Amino acid sequence: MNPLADAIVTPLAERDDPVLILPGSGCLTGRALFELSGRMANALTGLGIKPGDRVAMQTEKSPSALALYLACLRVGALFLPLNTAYTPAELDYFLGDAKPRIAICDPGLETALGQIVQAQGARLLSLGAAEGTLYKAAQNACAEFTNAPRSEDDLAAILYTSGTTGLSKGAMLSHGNLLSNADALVDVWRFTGDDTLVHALPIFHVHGLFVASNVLLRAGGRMIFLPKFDLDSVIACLPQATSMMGVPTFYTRLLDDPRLDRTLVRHMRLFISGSAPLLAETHQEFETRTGHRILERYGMTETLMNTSNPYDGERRAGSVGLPLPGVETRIADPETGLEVATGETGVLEVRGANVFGGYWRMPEKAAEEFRPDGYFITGDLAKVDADGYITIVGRVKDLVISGGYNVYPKEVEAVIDSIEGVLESAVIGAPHPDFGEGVVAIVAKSPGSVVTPEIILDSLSGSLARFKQPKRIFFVDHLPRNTMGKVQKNALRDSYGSAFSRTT
Ligand code: MLC
Ligand code: AMP
Repeated sequence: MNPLADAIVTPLAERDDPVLILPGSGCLTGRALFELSGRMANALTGLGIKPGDRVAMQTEKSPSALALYLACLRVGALFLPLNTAYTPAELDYFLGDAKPRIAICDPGLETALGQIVQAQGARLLSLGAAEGTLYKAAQNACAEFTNAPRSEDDLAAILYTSGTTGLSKGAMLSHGNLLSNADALVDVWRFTGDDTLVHALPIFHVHGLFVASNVLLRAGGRMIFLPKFDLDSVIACLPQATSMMGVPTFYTRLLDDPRLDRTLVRHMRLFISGSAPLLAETHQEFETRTGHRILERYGMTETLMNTSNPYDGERRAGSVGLPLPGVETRIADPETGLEVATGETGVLEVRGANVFGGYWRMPEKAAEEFRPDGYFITGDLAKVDADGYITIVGRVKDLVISGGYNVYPKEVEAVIDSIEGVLESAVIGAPHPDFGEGVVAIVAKSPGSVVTPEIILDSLSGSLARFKQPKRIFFVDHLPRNTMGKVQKNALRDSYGSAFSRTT
């Protein structure tokens, strides 16, 4: 028995209909995807991969990359997907922490990454849509593969997420976490074999992989599998689809395009948004233009999905809805952990089969984030209405969410502070018309310093992914501090809140 593979991979063997529609390059039937995952599983086993081993992947999105994920489930290996925007320096950290047996990159990057991967004791392979050393090994392998037995508690994946300390931690997700969440979402969002999802999200994060892909595979539906969010491609495939999942930027970009109207989306039954707050005005504007009320849900890497607006009931703008079946939520005082009264703001805590087991090799970090009775402290500030609807009103954690990607100010500040001529820095998020929030750095120079924004950006480029780099840098004489000496980020948010206003 291998509960997750039995639920989302095995049924593919019986499907001769397209599961992945690849605009411009045909499609992949269920059977073809099943066989590719079997070949890949045999190739992994041939490379010495055993249950429990880690397999890191930093590649562009392709059906082969999805097949590799399915192959890992079948082998019992832990899938470790990495954002393609991460620099070699960031990759080095993840490999050093997770110690994968193999790391897989895009064809053509072997020379650039070979040394780093080898130094971390891993073997480097490459994988493209129909090329690369792993792809070739899979082509030469047998399609039949007997799934390794796994229990619900066995780990399926490690996904890195930063903490407020700026240190990335690997969230350990089990087969049971993934399966229970996929089942809950199929049920509440009414996904069936009749669904076709516009899949324009990356598959190295929870949203594109464990929400979009797992749900559609579990429901027996199909995905229009786009390499990334490209406005023209998404508009071109909406008329063939029934549903879409996206971050708020997908919706604001669609709204900026005059082609979005009721006719374009007449076959759609559901638009879902998550990973970052959807502005109430986006929700309303979308309904006016299309007649569809976006269904907003809320989740985290550590917990998968926690809450969702209802399919049939009121989809409330600005609210993330109600707890999913099997998920318990409560709002607590961040200091005491005691539950607050209905309607009051506190930190949102969650418990259920969806919640991760801890951080890879950092048990002490997870211990800090759980209450003794098993509730996980999300770090999001929320309130709950009398009718149970939850609204996220802020964050206890110092975090910027830009276009659905998390940026931890501490991590960026540490790199800026190490630049010669910088006394200290503070990184904040400011409202951004496209990304929701954009990264802004406020920098105090040391006396006589000649540091410029260009020097700062140049120094960051080797160590931080592009989406973490500030899109605006401001210089000040000194950072505002409170009487305790703590930098007053709220004051900075007030002063630099219009850094990205359309007129600047
Ligand atoms: C790209 N850039 C970004 C960025 N994405 N900068 C800040 N934030 C981002 N999210 C940079 C590029 O490097 C480029 O830099 C410039 O911005 C313009 O790029 P673009 O071509 O306009 O961006 P694009 O490729 O279209 O990507 C934007 C996007 C993408 C929103 C489509 O970021 C995306 O797919 N986001 C989804 C993220 C996601 O899946 N999150 C889920 C996490 S799971 P330059 O200067 O070099 O031109 C999770 C749990 C949950 O949170 O609840 O779901
Ligand atoms: P990640 O660590 O990438 O999984 O990001 C998780 C964080 O994204 C959550 O803790 C929230 O702060 C935020 N988030 C996800 N969905 C929503 C949403 N619908 N509304 C507001 N914030 C969200």
